[in-house]
Amino acid sequence: MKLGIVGLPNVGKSTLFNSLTKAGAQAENYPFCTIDPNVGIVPVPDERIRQLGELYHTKKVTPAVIEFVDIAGLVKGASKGEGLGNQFLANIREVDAIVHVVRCFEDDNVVHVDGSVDPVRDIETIEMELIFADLEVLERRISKVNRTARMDKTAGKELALLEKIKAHLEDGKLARTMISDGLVDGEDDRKLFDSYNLLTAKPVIYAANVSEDDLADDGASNAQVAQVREYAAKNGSEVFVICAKIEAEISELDDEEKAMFLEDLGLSESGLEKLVRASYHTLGLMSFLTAGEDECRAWTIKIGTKAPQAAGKIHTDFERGFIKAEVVNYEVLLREGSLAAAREKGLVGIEGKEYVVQDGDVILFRFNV
Ligand SMILES: Nc1nc2c(ncn2[C@@H]2O[C@H](COP(=O)(O)OP(=O)(O)O)[C@@H](O)[C@H]2O)c(=O)[nH]1
Ligand SMILES: [Mg+2]
Repeated sequence: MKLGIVGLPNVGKSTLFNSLTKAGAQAENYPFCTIDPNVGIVPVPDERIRQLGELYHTKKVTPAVIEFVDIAGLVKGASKGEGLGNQFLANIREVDAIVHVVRCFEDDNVVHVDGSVDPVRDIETIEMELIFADLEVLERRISKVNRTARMDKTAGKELALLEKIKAHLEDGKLARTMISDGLVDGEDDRKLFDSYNLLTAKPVIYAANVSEDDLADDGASNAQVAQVREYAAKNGSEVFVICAKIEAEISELDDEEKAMFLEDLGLSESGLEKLVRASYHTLGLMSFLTAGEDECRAWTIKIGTKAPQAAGKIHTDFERGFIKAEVVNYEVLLREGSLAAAREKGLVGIEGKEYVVQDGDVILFRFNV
């Protein structure tokens, strides 16, 4: 899973990015790789595999990971070449979801590019740039399809779809809302729609960056956070409240200090944990687990994935040669103390090709290649 962090300059993107990548690196002792100064791999905090690791005296505990990209250069006019211009586009095209950081904190020492704190205006500024970028993609495709449309019926059908999306964007609406509004009908159109890889078709999670004082009540007393929530709800998006400055402080702490610090602030989880939850929910993801003496590991899959395809996440041979899956919920496994004990009590399911994997399943795949 790859998430791109966007937002106007000086809203706290890099502060958030740095704290996420650093906190992750410390918390899980994961070989933190900096692919690029703006790309970081962050392990997903997962208490379940830690506990399974203890049960099995496992050599290696491997969490699921999220890749974050700190995308700079999005300013008013970026799609027309302002700031870093279109450089940011290539970075956003590849992400699964966008984390849009908006400034909801007051601080006279931090300059706002538009002079005042106004998160909904800021969101609209950024989204307008993304819409412009998408319109360019559509124009290019339209002129290409136009050349064949007269002769070719499928091209004619595509042209109609392209014009429909274009009109939607020109109305100032995000491509994503065409899906939620049921404006893309049929599998063929949906396939085409997805193939354009439009920026405004990507799911968005808004990160309301608040001051320290607004953290404990999750931004409930901050009117600007309320505006962001209202805006997000209209587009079916999620909002999570963070204080990037506090996240940066948290990222310096070890686990024990971190727990104490969060408690002092009246918080039950860190920004990273909130973000992970929002991302999994927004993208319709969940995880299943594998456990053994060599490795305990979390694997990320789409909700609704069947056993053979889940096996394919581990290795394509597992999917091809899938015979059956032995499945036990991780809590049951921890309670019973071993797979053998759980089996004896009949608590381990023998599942076939049609089994839909559940969150928290510990699975042993049987396959034949
Ligand atoms: N008061 C306050 N300042 C912040 C917060 N987050 C970031 N800043 C400050 O805002 C400035 C810009 O932050 P940065 O992360 O570089 O913004 P970016 O341009 O979006 O990457 C820096 O001086 C940060 O210390 C916050 O939550 N509260
Ligand atoms: Mg930055």
